[in-house]
Amino acid sequence: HKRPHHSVGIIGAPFSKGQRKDGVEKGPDLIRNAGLVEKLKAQGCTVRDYGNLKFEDPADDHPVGKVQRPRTVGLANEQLAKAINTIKKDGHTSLMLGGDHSLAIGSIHGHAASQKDLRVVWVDAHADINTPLSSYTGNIHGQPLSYLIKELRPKMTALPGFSWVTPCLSAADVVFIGLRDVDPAERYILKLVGIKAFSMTEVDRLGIAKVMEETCDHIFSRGKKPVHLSYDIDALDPSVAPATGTPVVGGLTYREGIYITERLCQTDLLSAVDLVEVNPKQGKTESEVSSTVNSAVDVILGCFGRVREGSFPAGYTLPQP
Ligand code: EXY
Ligand code: MN
Ligand code: MN
Ligand code: MN
Repeated sequence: HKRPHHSVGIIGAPFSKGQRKDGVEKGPDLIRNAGLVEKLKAQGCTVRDYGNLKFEDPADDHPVGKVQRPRTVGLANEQLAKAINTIKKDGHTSLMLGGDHSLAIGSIHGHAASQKDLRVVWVDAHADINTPLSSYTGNIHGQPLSYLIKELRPKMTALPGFSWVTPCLSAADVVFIGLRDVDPAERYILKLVGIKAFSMTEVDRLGIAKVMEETCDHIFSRGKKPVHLSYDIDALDPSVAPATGTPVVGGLTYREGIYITERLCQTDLLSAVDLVEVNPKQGKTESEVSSTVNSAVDVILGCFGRVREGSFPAGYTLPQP
């Protein structure tokens, strides 16, 4: 098919307070320093880099129940939502570089503010759908979807820092790919509200091509709508993405991980992308860090038109002898 032109608006979110491990705030600059902008331009994208957000530390951000740093996470996501909304209004596909996955709250909320009726493809080892009450870790990066899904409203409690959040997704708008570490409460929630999920078992059974056909069938069954891809690097197997806070064995291969992006790019409906949870301090060696960052860059390039069969720019001709 004819390849459309991609206009990418990048926002860096160097934020780590949705979990407890240092280093994930270094993600945005690491990914940029691997040549992201140059590589996007080389494959024909227009790129505007909106820089990194600067986050504040609200005073006395004591836990609410088990939930850690609710005011800090709430405020950071409010800032991010505004930035994403601006990028969408400027006419770009947004690319949010995290940071931890709590940032999906702001990214999806900001996206929904400008494009109503979104579909979300959540690529992750984890379901990230604990409620503040069901979470046993208290880490908000394990909870973002619970704030966004309308059907879960009756299970939610008010949290300081989150009064600006209104659920903007229906359960039927979301598809998971790559699950292999799901808490009992999360499994219960997936069944309760009925969310389509392709765990690693389905990837094994169907193969990634069928998983993506069924994913597209599901998200477009009620019309062609803009797609938000929230890609947690820990969806990939630790052999290709070891430098992350919560690695889980038995993940997506590099090829499966890239295929997801190629197939979603082909829909021409990718409207926002998150790439989160790259944590250089979790890499045991330099090479673990660079392989993780390189995988992240390739995931992003696949979202914006890179194809493994190769391509040439419009008007290309062979040198004449
Ligand atoms: N389910 C666990 C929790 O709620 O804390 C682990 C969540 C890990 C979240 C990672 C980033 O995707
Ligand atoms: Mn996640
Ligand atoms: Mn994860
Ligand atoms: Mn495309």
